[in-house]
Amino acid sequence: MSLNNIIDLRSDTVTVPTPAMREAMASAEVGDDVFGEDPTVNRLQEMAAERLGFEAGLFVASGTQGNLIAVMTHCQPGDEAIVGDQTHFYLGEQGGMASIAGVNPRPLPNQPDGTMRLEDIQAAIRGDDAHYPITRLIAIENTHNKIGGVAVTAEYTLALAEFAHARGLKLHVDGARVFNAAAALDVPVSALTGPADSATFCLSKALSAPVGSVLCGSRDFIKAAHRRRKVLGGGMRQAGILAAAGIVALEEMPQRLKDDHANARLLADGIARIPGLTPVGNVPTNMVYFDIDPGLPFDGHELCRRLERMRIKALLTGARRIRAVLHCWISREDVLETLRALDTAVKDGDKMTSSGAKVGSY
Ligand code: TLP
Repeated sequence: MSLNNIIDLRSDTVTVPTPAMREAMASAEVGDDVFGEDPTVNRLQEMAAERLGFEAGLFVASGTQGNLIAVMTHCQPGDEAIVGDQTHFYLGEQGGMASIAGVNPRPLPNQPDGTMRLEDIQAAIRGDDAHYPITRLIAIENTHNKIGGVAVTAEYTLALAEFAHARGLKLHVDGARVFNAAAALDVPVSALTGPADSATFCLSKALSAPVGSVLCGSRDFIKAAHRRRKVLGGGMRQAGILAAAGIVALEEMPQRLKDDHANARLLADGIARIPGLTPVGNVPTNMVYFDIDPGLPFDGHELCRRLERMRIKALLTGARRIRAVLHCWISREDVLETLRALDTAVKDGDKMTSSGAKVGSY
């Protein structure tokens, strides 16, 4: 079931609201959310907090806004946050942690399973010295986007939370796709978020709602976060129109994420059979990254262009690396069509040339 007759695999952010979401939006009961008086927003926040294992939630405009509010609430300017060097927080949010929150990011190597090693974190924690910023926060990402959508385990999350708390530090989980992680690991979402001090997840990605994320934490944390949201322009008034779709997303979408994961594996297995294309990693959730062998006479930009002519969109993430994300608007038949298109594109590859186009990191 493609969107506008296009198989759009660039991201799960392209998902549009389902008919049930549109109906809920049209009839949503609303109020002024800056006064805390939007019943639909309040209901979404309660539901989200309960699912993630926290006391309270805050509806925010985006994953980026939720992460920024979290860092601003946990930290003061001049503090330091330990982050994975492959995280969206560090690489993909315009450096807002530094430029807006005034917090120094301390990047540590992300391991192939999406974690940071506890010994690396221990070594990075600042001592009591006037030259240094104060280490205040550790942040992880689950699923880990750039590492192939890998799901970080409940055991690691719990161990990291205990490690952080024993050292007086806070833990934040950027759970933009944490419902995918829970589906892949067969654990409740709360096992991946509850041990932390705060967590965000996105309604507007794999869960297919049109807009929004929810930041969750303790009641006091969310009260302080509510102030930060306002200064960032995130007081959205009758936001229940949007939250209504979020409620449907929470109620109806998590249970179908395994279908996207199965489609992702189908796509990766098919790509592995096309000479010259190599899937990256073992594709545990809804993301398929794949590389174009250096021996082929075209680059990723050219391959994406060729696919687009066949009404298929994928995302270039490196000169010879492409990302395809599975979601509820991509059927098994769409995956098979994509594989046929890739096969054709590669076979016709000698007619393509390298574009030399500049590629961003996301
Ligand atoms: N990711 C988007 C793009 O920005 C790359 C995508 O298509 O994957 N955390 C993670 C792990 C994310 O992947 C993203 C968005 C965000 C946070 C930011 O969310 P938004 O776009 O809602 O600000």
